[in-house]
Parts: sequence; structure tokens; C-alpha cells
Amino acid sequence: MTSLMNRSLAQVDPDIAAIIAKEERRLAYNLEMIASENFVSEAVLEAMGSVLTNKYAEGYPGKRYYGGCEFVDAAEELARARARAIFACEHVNVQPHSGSQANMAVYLSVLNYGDTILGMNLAHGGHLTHGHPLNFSGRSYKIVPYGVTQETETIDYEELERLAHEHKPKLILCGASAYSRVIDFERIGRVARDVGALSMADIAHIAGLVAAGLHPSPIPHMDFVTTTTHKTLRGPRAGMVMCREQFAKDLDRAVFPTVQGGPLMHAVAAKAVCFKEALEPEFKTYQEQVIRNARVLALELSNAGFRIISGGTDNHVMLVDVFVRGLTGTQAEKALERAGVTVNKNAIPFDTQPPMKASGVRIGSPALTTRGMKEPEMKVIAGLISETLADFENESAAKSVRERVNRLCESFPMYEGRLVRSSAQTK
Ligand code: DSN
Repeated sequence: MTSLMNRSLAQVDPDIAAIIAKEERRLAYNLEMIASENFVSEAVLEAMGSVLTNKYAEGYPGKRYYGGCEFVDAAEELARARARAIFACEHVNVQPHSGSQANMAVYLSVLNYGDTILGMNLAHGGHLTHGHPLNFSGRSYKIVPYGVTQETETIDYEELERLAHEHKPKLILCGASAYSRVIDFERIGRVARDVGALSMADIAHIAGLVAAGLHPSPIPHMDFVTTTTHKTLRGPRAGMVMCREQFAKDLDRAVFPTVQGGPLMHAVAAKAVCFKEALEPEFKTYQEQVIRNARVLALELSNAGFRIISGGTDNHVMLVDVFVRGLTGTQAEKALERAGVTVNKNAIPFDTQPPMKASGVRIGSPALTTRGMKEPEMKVIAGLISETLADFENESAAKSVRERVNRLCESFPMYEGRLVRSSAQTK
């Protein structure tokens, strides 16, 4: 074996090693409040960085197009069994590389190009792959969007039902990337059956809450359920699809060979690891705290004069109208970044600002909860956010908040061993 094979990353590529070290510090010394992000365990990272990345395994366990698959077969079987145990689904495909590919696989398994999909409007909290005109979904299918009501800013189920009867879609989609209320999967499933449509829930954001039994499960009500595994579920960056047994063959064929080639077996193994973690009692305690933290944060921000869309949150995420306090979502995102608080600008329903400015920011509690922060820290953080945004163009005000963010982060260490290791390596 050449010496190339045995050198450390820092020796082979100091540039990339330094970038990773900087990212480790950024994660450790910023308040990560992007609702779709989380921190995976060292065990998940170990599986992701394993030799399973070497293996080609096109096909499914026991039916591969390559030899030498006995161990990756076992990893995929474990991932499937654990996913079934968590979600009580009939069938699962753990190979999708991402949430987009999971969604694409469902569409390709049961729809023809040009078929009608009824899906939640991105501007009201939906997702790009649920029918945005620039996305493959909007380019391949006829999309009828539903949204939230202006009064309650919660899903307009009556409009959804009316549109379903009027347009007779082949598929009704639910699930969202910026929606803070419980989704009534039972009701949407009933509407789908009434109009002869198939149904799909994309639970990427709330999968961890569903896994812990803290959000009603869509499984009994939907034909397909898709998710990513890296948000509240706290696993590797990847996707997954669950479905009724009757669709299993079509779905598996749509994932491979229609959408994907070889699965990323290191990611499949890491999914198995995160599912094992999700089956432990501590995972439920974590998810309960995610919800409690989000509620306290929403209440404190509301007391500070921000408007929380729909008046609060039932889950891990909230949409905060910052325009009511005189700034755009973009200005808020940038000011908070200077202060060490990471969020993303987000349009609010019926937004009067263009999407690149937006009236809101989306804030989530999963990552900070993983660090061990609880209600008292959420109160402090709401105060820091409010203080930063009160004087959003003042760099020295942001710097003063930044110092307090650093101290808070130091009290809740993250990836400590990695920081020590990388600082020794880069010296
Ligand atoms: N981009 C993800 C999010 O931030 O919600 C959804 O795919």
C-alpha cells in the first residue's frame, strides 16, 4: 500500500482539515437555531466516516448487483427493521440520499408526468419539492396549492377539501418546512380517500417528534410517508420513504433504478445507528425538551414584541415576524449572525416583502436542545435576540451580545474532543 493511504487528513490536505476545524469551532461557538439542523452523535459520525463508503450495493439486501454485500446487507436490514419498529410502518426504503430524492421516488412510483398534485404552498410553509415551479415537482406535474388562512395562519383544511373535490388530484401532499402547528393527517387522509387520491406526508421536520410519539403519526392515514433523517430525527444527512405494503415494489423500483444508482452504505449504516438511538428512552426525553424549549422561546419572543405566526408553536419550529419591529428577515438574519446566533430568513404567509428580503425568520430548538439547553437558556437567548434586533445596524451592540453567546456556548460544550484534536493537529 502506498504511503498515500496512511496519512491523516491534516497531512494530506491541511486546507480541508483547517476548514473542518473552523466549522467545528463555528458549531461549538454559535447558537445554532436553524430549525432543520441538528448535531449528530459521535456514533453516527463514526458510521458516516466508515469503510462502508467503499461499497457498491445496487439493489436490495439479498438481491444485489455486486458481490461482497453480506455486511452491508446486514446494515441495511438493521436500518429497515429499526425504522419499522420506530414508525410502525408496513414497508420502508432506507436508501434515498436526501428528502428530495425520497419525494421524487414516491412521485415516480405512482404518478405520470402531468398528473395533478395538491400540495402546500411553499409561501405558506410548504416545501420546494411539493410543487415549486422551478423544482422538478412543479415542472413535471400540475400543482394545485393550498395554504393557511389569513386569520389563524393555520392550514385551511376547508380550502384543501374544496380544492381536492374541484381538481380531483392523483396525489395529496402534506407536511411542511415552516409550519409550527400539529398537522391533522387523519383529516387529510380522509379527504384523499373521499376524492380517490393517493396521499403522502413529508414529515422531514417533525420525524423525531413522531418517532417519540409527541406528534400524531401519519402512518395509519397516508399511503406514503417521506422524511429526511437529519433534522429532529438527529441522524445523517439523508432520506427515507415508508409506505403501505401494496406500494412496496413500485416504491423500491422507483428509488433504484429509477432515481438512484448505488446506495450510500455508510449513510444507510448511520441511519441504522440514529434509529437505534431513537429507540432509547433518552430520545423521548430529548424530544419533549425540544418542544418545551420552542414554546418558551416563542412566548419570550412574543413578550418582546415580535409576532409569532399562528400565535405560537406545537413543535420544534416557529416563524417570527420581525417586520413588526421594523426590519426585514434578511436584516435580522445578518444581525443575528454577527451576534453568533444562526437562523434563516423566511417568508411569512401573505408576506408583503419579496422572498430575498422576507418579513420573518424561522427559528428552531432541536440543535440547542441537543447541547443540553433548557427553558432558562431559552429565556436568555430570547433576550439576546431581542437586544440584537433592537439595534440591528449597530456592530458594537452585536459584539456585546456575541461575548455573552460565547460564554453561554462554553457552558454547553459541543464536539469537545474534536475541538481539542483539531487544534492539536493544526498547530
Ligand atoms: N431545506 C430544508 C429546511 O431547511 O427546511 C428543507 O429541505
